[in-house]
Amino acid sequence: MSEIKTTCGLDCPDACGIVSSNGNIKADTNHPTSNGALCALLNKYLPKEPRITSARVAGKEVSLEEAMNATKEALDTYAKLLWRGSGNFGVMQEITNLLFEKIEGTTTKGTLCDGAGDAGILEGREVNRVLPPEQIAKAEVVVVWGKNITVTASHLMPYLEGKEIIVIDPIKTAMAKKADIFCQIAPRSDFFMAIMLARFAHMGDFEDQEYLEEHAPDHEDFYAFTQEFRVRPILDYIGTDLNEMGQILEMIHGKKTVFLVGNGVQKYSTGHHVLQAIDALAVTLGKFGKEGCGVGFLANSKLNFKNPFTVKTTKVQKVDTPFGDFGTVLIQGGNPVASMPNSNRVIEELKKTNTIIYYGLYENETSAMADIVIPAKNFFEKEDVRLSYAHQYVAPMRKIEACDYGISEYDFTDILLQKFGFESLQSEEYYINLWLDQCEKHGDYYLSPAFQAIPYKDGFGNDGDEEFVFPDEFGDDFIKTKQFTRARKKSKKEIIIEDYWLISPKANKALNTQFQRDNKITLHPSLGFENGETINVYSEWGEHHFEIKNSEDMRADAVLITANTIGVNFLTPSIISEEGDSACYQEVKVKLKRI
Ligand SMILES: Nc1nc2c(c(=O)[nH]1)N[C@H]1C(S)=C(S)[C@@H](COP(=O)(O)OP(=O)(O)OC[C@H]3O[C@@H](n4cnc5c(=O)[nH]c(N)nc54)[C@H](O)[C@@H]3O)O[C@H]1N2
Ligand SMILES: Nc1nc2c(c(=O)[nH]1)N[C@H]1C(S)=C(S)[C@@H](COP(=O)(O)OP(=O)(O)OC[C@H]3O[C@@H](n4cnc5c(=O)[nH]c(N)nc54)[C@H](O)[C@@H]3O)O[C@H]1N2
Ligand code: SF4
Ligand SMILES: [Mo]
Repeated sequence: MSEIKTTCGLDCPDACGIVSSNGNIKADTNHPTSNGALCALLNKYLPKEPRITSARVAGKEVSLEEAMNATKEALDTYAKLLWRGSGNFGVMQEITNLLFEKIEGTTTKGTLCDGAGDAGILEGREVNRVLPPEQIAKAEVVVVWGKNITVTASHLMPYLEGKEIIVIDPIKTAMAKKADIFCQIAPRSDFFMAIMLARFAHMGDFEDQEYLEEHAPDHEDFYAFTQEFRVRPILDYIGTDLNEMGQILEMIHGKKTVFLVGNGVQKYSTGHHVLQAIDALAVTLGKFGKEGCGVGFLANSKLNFKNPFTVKTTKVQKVDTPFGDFGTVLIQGGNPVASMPNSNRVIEELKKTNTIIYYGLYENETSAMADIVIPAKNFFEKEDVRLSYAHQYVAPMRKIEACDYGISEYDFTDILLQKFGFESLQSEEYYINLWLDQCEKHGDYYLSPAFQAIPYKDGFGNDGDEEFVFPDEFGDDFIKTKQFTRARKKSKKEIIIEDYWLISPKANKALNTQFQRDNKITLHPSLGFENGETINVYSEWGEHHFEIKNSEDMRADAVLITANTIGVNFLTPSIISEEGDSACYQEVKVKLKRI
């Protein structure tokens, strides 16, 4: 019986190891982080998902060869854009950059995901390193801050067992229900939460003076900065009080603590401020650079790698991509019509193009608009290398299944380069090895070249000899201009309630828009809607219908529509974060209308 080890390629921090034997897959029990189990996305939903099994041009099924010829023709135009999603996290996805460099096309900059938070981390620490799971294991207290661990990083769960848990989230998540302290924070108030905790840490002598003198000598200035904020109105705004702040600080004091921070805190224009402030809090408490301590966010998985697919092309923003400026748009590994913010804008822009090429696995909102459809291979059907944004292990993704209708990104790029008359690529193996050879071998796996067992042990900055940079300014137009308004009940028949925060986290049966989709809006029963009722939800960006699900886990000032829900992004703005070129999915309030 021949066994092949491979790795899950879905855009998920766990990057689980997989063993394939005789057509069956199971978890790689030796893999350092997958703890012997694969999730339902891989075991249940992925195998059920119908694939695109033939190429199409103008709605007609054609051979792959014909579709590739049509692709060549469409790309042989003045303005062409490559828009890549994160449907497959393998490094080989980026090989199409080499084609766009040669044909003088445009690519994108920025991200739909974690750019704002990343920018905040860079401001304070200069580099965004992985917090190794081994340090999480050694912690005594875990602060889960805007991260829905049971859904989006389930393999961290065993690391949390037996620890004191603090959850800071507007939703009473599964983790919140088990937590020792759950702070059901107002959405978009995390910056204030971190600043207030840092201020009370100073006042209550919870600071780590020795650590601060060595790694963050500007801490007195930071304390002065925290004093610029008025305590009472801010605690009210957050939805907490002095007592809860004290409990949190006392639980952390003198104990090894990790902060696991998720995307939830930074889906806002000011997202960078939040991560820098949480880092500043952790620094104040001396919870950096020590065993069992640290702040883990979505780290830079490519840190210290030389990336052979980095190219110099013209770039446009990914968040509000001006598709309409291009004759041909190639969409690879993504479903922008549903996943990008402001769907109305995306659809309008895409309609202005001449040719949309969709290169992916599944039919979705984007394939429905495409003129040319190219079936991809999935990560079981081609060779690749998988990095993780939450652990240091690098592992090959091996071909364990054949697919006679799809095409790999390597072949796609190579064939088109040849059709354009350019030199062929190097061999596929050459590129795979370029990545793996940069890593130290670690049993069956590899270690990222950026790996540090205890990150920032000697200090911050690229070389680990810099001081931490504290936040020293904060401005926020959104909060100033849009006042928080309470639910307004008109009559039983016509309830118009205004201005609810729209929370759109990930769902457990979907990976972004892949797999199971949804049509629900979850809200607090006090808003007066019936389960199963369909309502119109609208914002200044657009509207859509959703079906009501009541839940006591909600705050009364926020509604929840998961990121896999059909139509959610008709409601979201295509504004770009102040720092980090990132989407701001939650910089929006919605209104609800009974229909
Ligand atoms: N099953 C599954 N797993 C996934 C994905 C998936 O689609 N499905 N997607 C993957 C991807 S692409 C990513 S980027 C990661 C993201 O995974 P996470 O980092 O967990 O991000 P989200 O699920 O968006 O939101 C996390 C939490 O933030 C909370 N939150 C929302 N707004 C706020 C706020 O203002 N303040 C605070 N404190 N909390 C807030 C939400 O209630 C939620 O509990 O997950 C990955 N894993
Ligand atoms: N409202 C709201 N919207 C969000 C978010 C949110 O929190 N709220 N989260 C955002 C985040 S964090 C992210 S990362 C984005 C993700 O958004 P996208 O990057 O657009 O990802 P998906 O919507 O999952 O679409 C992935 C597509 O990739 C294709 N695919 C999968 N594997 C391969 C492959 O090997 N090759 C090729 N060529 N194609 C493949 C599949 O056909 C699938 O349809 O969504 C964002 N959208
Ligand atoms: S989706 Fe995530 S948790 Fe599930 S198998 Fe893949 S890497 Fe592991
Ligand atoms: Mo993401």
